[in-house]
Amino acid sequence: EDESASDPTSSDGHPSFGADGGLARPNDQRSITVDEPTGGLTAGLDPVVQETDGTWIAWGDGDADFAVTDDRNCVAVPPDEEAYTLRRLDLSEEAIDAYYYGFSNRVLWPLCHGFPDLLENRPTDFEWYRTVNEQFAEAVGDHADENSVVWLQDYHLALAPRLIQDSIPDGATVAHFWHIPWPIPETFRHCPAGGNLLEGLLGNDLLGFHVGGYADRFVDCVDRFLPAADVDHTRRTIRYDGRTTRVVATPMGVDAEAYDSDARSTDRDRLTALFEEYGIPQGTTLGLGLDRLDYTKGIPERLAALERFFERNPGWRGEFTFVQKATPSRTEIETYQQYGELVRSEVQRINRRFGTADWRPIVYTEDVLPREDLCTLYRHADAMVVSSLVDGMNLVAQEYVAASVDGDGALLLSNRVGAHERLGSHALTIDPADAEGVAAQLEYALSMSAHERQRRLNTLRQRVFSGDIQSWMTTQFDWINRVHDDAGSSDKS
Ligand code: GDG
Repeated sequence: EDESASDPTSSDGHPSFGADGGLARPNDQRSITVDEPTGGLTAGLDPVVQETDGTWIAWGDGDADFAVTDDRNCVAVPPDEEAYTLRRLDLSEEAIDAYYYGFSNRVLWPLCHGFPDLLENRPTDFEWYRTVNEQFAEAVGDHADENSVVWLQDYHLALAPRLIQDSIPDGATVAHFWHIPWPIPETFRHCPAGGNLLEGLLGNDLLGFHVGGYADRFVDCVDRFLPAADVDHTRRTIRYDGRTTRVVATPMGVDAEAYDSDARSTDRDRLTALFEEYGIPQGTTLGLGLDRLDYTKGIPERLAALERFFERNPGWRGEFTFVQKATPSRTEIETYQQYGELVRSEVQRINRRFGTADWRPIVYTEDVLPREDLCTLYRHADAMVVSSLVDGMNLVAQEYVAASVDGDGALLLSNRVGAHERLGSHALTIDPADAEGVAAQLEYALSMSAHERQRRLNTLRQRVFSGDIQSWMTTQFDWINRVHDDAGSSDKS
């Protein structure tokens, strides 16, 4: 999915294929190259799938230019020494509009983030969601049997687990990780076909969330909306229709070593060049925000806090510049277009209010940053602000910590993100809706002693390194083995 993997070269977060170089296929004169993903889930999964000799099933964008090895749209990865098979589901534009931009992102995304007012339930979107989930289940059925482990990612596949179990005699072991929050029952009750989604997800043997609160809310929703389910709140297990689903909280981390070493290898000259490019006076103090342009990320709230900060602190005018990098996403959806317009106009307004001939308080960019620039900004930002109104985990906060190799940064972290459970006690906690409070924390961040910065970062770094993407993967697979063994000894005996 586009936002959970940080590969700027691929639009959907999966290994991307270019049309030049690479391995020529006999039945297709085009050739392929594989771009290695730069981070996130894709980078974490790739080596795991390579070891398992498995099949990775993902949808393409319908007109992706890649060569296929057979009539199932399969390609070998890596092309020259096949370690696993990547199977692409080729969805029509209509399917993508209804499944991805429709039910997934006009219904499930706002609902799971607690914005039921933004829910748009268009007539055929759910049917397409079901159809695409069926396509995934069918594709899984081509490659899996009762001894297989199937691991599903995210909210686009809520119906697939049960469909997969139904399509494989004796069932496979099915695990699922849900990357976004789960809403409270009062919100979930607005979900069209909510019962079907719960039944679909209870096809899983294992269902993972980032934090315990989301897992508990899922169990609460099942308890309330599926009376036939047998729910154990303490163990977070649910018995439904002959199957037991174990619900767990397994917070996701980042590839901390990679951010650390990439940040160490950044060049100070690159920072100077970036300042020049962005028109930032050399030597000024740097603040940073980096998000997808999404209404969950609290960007206007952050701008309001910055405005308050400059009001309260005329001395920082000309001395502190905030770089806000925002990646446009889901721009087919009007709410996202309006959100983008709001953010851009607020930036302009604040810049007009405080800016001078040679300084703008906020440097706003929608460019995709190469990894090197990302790590340069992370390393040298004096304060990073993560002000999401709600966020499943938030990887950016953890990447910033991992890349702060000089021990001189400060993290302002919203108390409404999954990452706050791991980092909250040593970050500077903010309530994103309280502009005055965020401005005060920013003042504190910028005036903090070198000793306190170092001390806070040391603890943050320990947490980010000990809960990195590798340890998340290990925990996932430990749980999968456990439910696999349990299923073998009970359900499937
Ligand atoms: C969803 C959940 C959960 C961004 N701009 C550039 C770039 N990025 C990368 C970041 C980071 C990723 O995108 C964004 O990840 P987040 O976790 O912050 O947010 P979502 O996109 O909303 O992700 C979230 C996540 O899934 C995982 O479960 O944490 O709660 O909403 O990796 O670095 N990377 C590069 N250039 C950019 O310009 N190279």
